[in-house]
Amino acid sequence: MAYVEDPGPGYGSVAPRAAFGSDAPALSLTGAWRFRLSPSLAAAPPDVADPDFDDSGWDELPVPSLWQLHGHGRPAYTNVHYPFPVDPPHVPSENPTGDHRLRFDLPAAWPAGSALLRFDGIDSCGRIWLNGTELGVTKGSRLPAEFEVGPLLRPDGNVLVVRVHQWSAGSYLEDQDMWWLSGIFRAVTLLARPAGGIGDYWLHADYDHTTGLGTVRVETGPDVLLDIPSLGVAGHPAGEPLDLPVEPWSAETPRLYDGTLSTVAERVPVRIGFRTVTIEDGQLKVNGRRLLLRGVNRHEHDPRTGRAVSRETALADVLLMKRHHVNAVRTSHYPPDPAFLELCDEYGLWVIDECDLETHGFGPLGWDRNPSSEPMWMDAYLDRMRRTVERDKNRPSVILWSLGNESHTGDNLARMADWVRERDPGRPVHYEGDHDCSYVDVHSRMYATPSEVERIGLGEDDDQRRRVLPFILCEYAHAMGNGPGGLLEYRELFERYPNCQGGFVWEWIDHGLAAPGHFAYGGDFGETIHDGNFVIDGLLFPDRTPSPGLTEFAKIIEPVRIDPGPDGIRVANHYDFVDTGHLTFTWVLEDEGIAVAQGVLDVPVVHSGQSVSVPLPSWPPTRGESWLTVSASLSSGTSWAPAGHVVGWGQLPVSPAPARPAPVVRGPVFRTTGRLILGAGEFDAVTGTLTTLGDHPVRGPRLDVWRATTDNDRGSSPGPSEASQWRAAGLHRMQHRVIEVDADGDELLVRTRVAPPAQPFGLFADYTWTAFDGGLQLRVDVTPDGEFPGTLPRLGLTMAVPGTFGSAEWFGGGPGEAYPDSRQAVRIGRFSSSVDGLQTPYVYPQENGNRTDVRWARLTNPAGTGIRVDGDPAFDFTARRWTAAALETARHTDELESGSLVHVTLDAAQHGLGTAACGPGVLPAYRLVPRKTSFTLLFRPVASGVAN
Ligand code: IPT
Repeated sequence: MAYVEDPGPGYGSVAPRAAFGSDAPALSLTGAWRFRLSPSLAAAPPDVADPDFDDSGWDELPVPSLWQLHGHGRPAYTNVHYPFPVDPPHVPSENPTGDHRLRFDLPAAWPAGSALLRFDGIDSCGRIWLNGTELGVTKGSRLPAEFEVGPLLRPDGNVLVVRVHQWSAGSYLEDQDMWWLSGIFRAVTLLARPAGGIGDYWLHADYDHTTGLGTVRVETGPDVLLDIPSLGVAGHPAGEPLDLPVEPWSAETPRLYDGTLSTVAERVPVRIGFRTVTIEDGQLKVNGRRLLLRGVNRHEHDPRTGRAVSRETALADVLLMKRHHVNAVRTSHYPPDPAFLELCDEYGLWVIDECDLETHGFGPLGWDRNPSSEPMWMDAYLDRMRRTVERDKNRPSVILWSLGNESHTGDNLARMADWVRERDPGRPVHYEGDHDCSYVDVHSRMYATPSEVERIGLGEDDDQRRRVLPFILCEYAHAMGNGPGGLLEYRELFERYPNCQGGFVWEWIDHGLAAPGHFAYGGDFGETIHDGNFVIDGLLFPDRTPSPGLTEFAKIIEPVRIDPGPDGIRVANHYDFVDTGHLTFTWVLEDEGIAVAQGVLDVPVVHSGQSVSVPLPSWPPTRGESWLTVSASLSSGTSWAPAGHVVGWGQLPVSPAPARPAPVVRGPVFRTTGRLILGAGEFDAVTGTLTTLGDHPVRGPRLDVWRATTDNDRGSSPGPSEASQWRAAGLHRMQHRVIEVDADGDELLVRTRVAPPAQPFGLFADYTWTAFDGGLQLRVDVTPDGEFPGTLPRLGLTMAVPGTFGSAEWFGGGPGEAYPDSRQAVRIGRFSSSVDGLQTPYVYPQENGNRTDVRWARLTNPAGTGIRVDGDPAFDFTARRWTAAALETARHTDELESGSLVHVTLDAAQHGLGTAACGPGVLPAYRLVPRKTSFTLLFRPVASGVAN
């Protein structure tokens, strides 16, 4: 047991080296292994390493895998807290122990001599035997370990045994915010190592942007030759620097030169990207250019296999990132599978490669006994850093090394930084937890507010050292549930202040686990201690469907921006390197959302950081509200998107809606028993609420201020959450008192006071109904009464229509949802969707699906009849098959049940989203403070076959 609780690194492995393939024989040992889970080491079979041990009764388990996702034990999620007593370096005696056994034969031509057995990742501690001989122990779950096995191999019947412990001293260093999962979760490979082969190499490929010359220099063993056919390099002694005219590598132009390193015994294919990372003038630069990091934090996650992520999944991530204009990744909070970084090289992404280190659980304990400052952990810290750097040193995409995450500060971290700087002067060191930046090269923060970022941008940081460093947000814009709101404000700061070089949204993907009918999160597996749905905070849903948050982020960071300009259309190039020569600009004119003309726009080539104004095209006259949409798209396909992929778009208003004819008053109001009739509407005479519109039974509309609270509404950083304030005020249970129903004239006036129980404050709501040809006009006048505390979730109307009204069409903002501080991605157009399709399936149900700036919307049944609502000029709407209360109560998507009605909200305003789930709340401009508000809507029954 000693090795499990030893705070030091494992033992028995060879020195860490780069991850690379070669023409030397290799045997993948992935596939079906024998597996047995024991509740503790004491309960595990003592003779498991014996090659003759009988494992025929054991289960089979795929390797790589995490055993909790294959019916052995259960997943568990905590964010900060350790799920075991904090008693370092001790771990529970009830330490689930998974024995893995594999019998394998060598391929016929396997050479004698040295061979390495390589494990790319074992969580959390593995003890390994081959043919009865112990090889050693590995810790550092997301780091490779290689063991010399040459002399032990036999042609047939090799028996490899790996005993994996769920908990080890290493678990104290692996308190990342993610599922606790165990097993051999990355590849296992046997590598023949020919005598005179290439044991390790470090290919330095620098680029001098002043001369256009690349310099290649390889640190490796003796007698290694370098070939780069496309540069005419053949048989060059690898150790001798070579200057070559080259195209540099960047995330925008990921130019890789294929080459080989060879000795008489081995050939290693290499992919060379020339780039030089510097910090100059307080800015992080590559090849002489300031970078703007439009990044995301990426955990490795698959809803079925957890952190065992295939190359296909890694590629899916890279393609999704590229297509959404993401240019940078922080590998939170451990080195990813090596395949991911190869893909970053190939497709072009800037990478902060982060060491497998986090001790966050010491935070709630005041950082007492935090491993970062305890000498007994020093070797483990250095070992982890060394294995990170050595493995990934040949990746041009990696531009910064990160020491880890949320491990406070201490000597061990400082020593890691010293080691990195000595070993790799070519890449700056990042670590957010070094608040005074005494051992890092980049000032990094998480979740800083826009005003804090502004202070740093202005050079008003009170720390001298920090003031001269480039500044990044290694985490910001917490993408939990509906959000993040407020991205635009950050973009403006990154563009205004050269030292503010962007950041990384937290985080890329929701870590939901596939369960029947829904995705599971913390607490769904009977954990005694857990952090619920805090693990559901990504821009992608668990199945990698982009969420509205990703669509919004993509729009915010689009590399080409198109806006109305002084003389027409302004096109701005926000790429860091490339010009717009690879793009085609097109325009389309829409008359009330219907395309009436289109063409190609002649835009001169715009260089990085520049903009031009081009004249408007000419177009035919339009009748209704018209918009010109201009898009920049790829002229030809790339490795990551087809031709036509849009990289930027903008809209220009062309002509406003024609003045609406004044409603023809068609009063008076008729009274029949218990009912009032006004034009196309029938009302309850006592409450004054609309009960029928045309032939359709309806309920409401009436004033409503509640929304099913979002994770951000419930977020409490800083201070009490909006949701708790709304609840305390009673906004979820407002009562409607009818003051007066005045049906005497042409109009129907219903005066009410809407207020929560137990409170003195409320809202007067006056509804004034007028009939007009074919419909009804409703003006709502809302006046706060008394001292109204805080904000409102929303302000508008809720009504119910028949459940058969399952189709929506609207002219306004779309196609997706939008909120006041997350609305850049919607454009004005004509859209249609089923009511079901209007819902955004947030893993943890909450307010969603709001369509904004809507001029008119129709809800119709399969026969084409229904209702149409027009705004004056616009409104927000949602339509769903359940109430806001049901949405609020549900904990998983499959708990939402369709009723017999469609519930519709028609709003004058929504409170913003913010990112208070972790970070700043809703910014002042987007807070919905109760004030006197009037809005007008027109309601009409829609007859079948009638356009609009
Ligand atoms: C921050 C962590 O670094 C990250 O791993 C994640 O947990 C995130 O929070 C929230 O989802 S740390 C926090 C104290 C700001």
